[in-house]
Amino acid sequence: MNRIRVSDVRGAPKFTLIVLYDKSSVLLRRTSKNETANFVKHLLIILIGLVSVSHQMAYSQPVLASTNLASIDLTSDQMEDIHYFVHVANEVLPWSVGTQLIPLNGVTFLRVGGFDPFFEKNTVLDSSTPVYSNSDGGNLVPFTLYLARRSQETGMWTFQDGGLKAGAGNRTEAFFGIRLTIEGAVHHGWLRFTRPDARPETLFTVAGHDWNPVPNAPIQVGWPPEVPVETEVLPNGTGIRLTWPTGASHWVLESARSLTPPVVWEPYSSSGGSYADVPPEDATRFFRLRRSE
Ligand SMILES: [Ca+2]
Repeated sequence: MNRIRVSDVRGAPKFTLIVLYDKSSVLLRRTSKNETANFVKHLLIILIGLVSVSHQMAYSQPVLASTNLASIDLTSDQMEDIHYFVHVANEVLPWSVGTQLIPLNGVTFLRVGGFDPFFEKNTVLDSSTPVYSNSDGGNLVPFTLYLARRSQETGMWTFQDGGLKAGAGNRTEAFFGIRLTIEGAVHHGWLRFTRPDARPETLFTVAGHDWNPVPNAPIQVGWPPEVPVETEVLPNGTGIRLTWPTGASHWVLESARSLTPPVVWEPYSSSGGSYADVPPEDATRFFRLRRSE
């Protein structure tokens, strides 16, 4: 047995096909010109077919089994706050593949209205924002759902939208609002998910989240929280005191001498957990609070 090695046909992605043939039968150099041309033409058609199939397969495999796609730890305390789960029902065709968001300890999903958990960017979340509720009273958010069928003849998968009423639909970006209870205090926050296209089988991935460390304070969907910093003049010309909420006591106060790029932010020594005294010689500095990860 010998081998013919072919690569890089008609600009297709590089691949190698190995054809096995018997020395006693068709060898290219022993065949007539027409026969050779036909053989090569046939070979090219097979090759192009293979490339086409391999591209389809690369993009169109359904999720094979139920699993947790991501665990979100909003509070950076190594305790998971939300699970992004995919549930696969694959006993019969079509398979049903659905993603959902599962709130864990202290997290409650919010809603825009009715059964709609999808918020628009810039929406303000506060204590008046209603809680999301399943028809059975639960707080588990259905996200996407698709059906997957496999052709008996070609082995190819095809997909269609699963008809989830309050699902992501044609979105490629999705925001969810949450209420988070930490040590008895209620905070507002949001999650952002994105996906590269809106095909029903294309899953979202976690693209960001934030929450307000100030209890009961609002947050705008898609934006960091506004943390108020108060200033107080210290006696005898010793400077000013910057004070921020105790909920943000683990945030880091940073300072820069100029806001002209490139801006160099450096940690500024805090006098306590949530305040810092700034002496007159630092009066021209710029300050910011940054969440410590
Ligand atoms: Ca956590």
